[in-house]
Amino acid sequence: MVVKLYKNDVSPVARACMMACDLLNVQAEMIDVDVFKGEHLAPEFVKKNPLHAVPVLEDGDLVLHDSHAILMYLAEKYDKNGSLYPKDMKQRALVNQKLFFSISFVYMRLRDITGPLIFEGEKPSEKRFKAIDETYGFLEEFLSRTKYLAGDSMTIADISAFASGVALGFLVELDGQKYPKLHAWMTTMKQMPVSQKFNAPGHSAYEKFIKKLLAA
Ligand SMILES: N[C@@H](CCC(=O)N[C@@H](CS)C(=O)NCC(=O)O)C(=O)O
Repeated sequence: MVVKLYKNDVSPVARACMMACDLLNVQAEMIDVDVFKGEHLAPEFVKKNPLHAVPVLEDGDLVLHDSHAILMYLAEKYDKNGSLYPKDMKQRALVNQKLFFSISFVYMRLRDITGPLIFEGEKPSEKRFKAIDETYGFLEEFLSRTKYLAGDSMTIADISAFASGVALGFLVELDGQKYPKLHAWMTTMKQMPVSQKFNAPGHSAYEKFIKKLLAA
């Protein structure tokens, strides 16, 4: 059965789900929700996600919001050999840990700046940029221990942290001298065909949009 993914290409968390659909060969109908026209606030969308945010996944009678929950569900259902979401309980716990890090640090550092900027026209304070640098430090530490965030192969935690983490780069440029492991990981992730296809175009549009607001 074809699942439905409600998304917008500028959304990093939606792009993480788009990449996962491709990597897991999920037959997905991609449905654009134009957040700039307020389609995410329409009653029929708010019924699907009371938090009025993309992405949302529909699989039959299941309606799921939050990209991390979606990634876990898709991988649980479609990652038959456990390559993106290990079957081993301990390895999986490490993936979950980094997924929670991705939402609470990587995505939040972005949202802390872009939310007030987009919705209230509020310019970020210096401490918001410092918090991004601190998060780069945490990522560098993790990637000094293993090649990918939760081990030596790529998992859904990398996909999640990459889609939001690469966007942090247009707020605080990633210094490859200071963060060599993170820089190498980011380069590997960027070069994957799935990133070129499903992340790069939306990322560029998002970068232009945010930079224009910062410069205004
Ligand atoms: N934790 C959520 C965050 C979702 C989210 O904040 N999506 C943004 C786009 S990046 C959105 O649709 N915002 C519209 C709004 O909050 O009204 C996830 O991972 O899916």
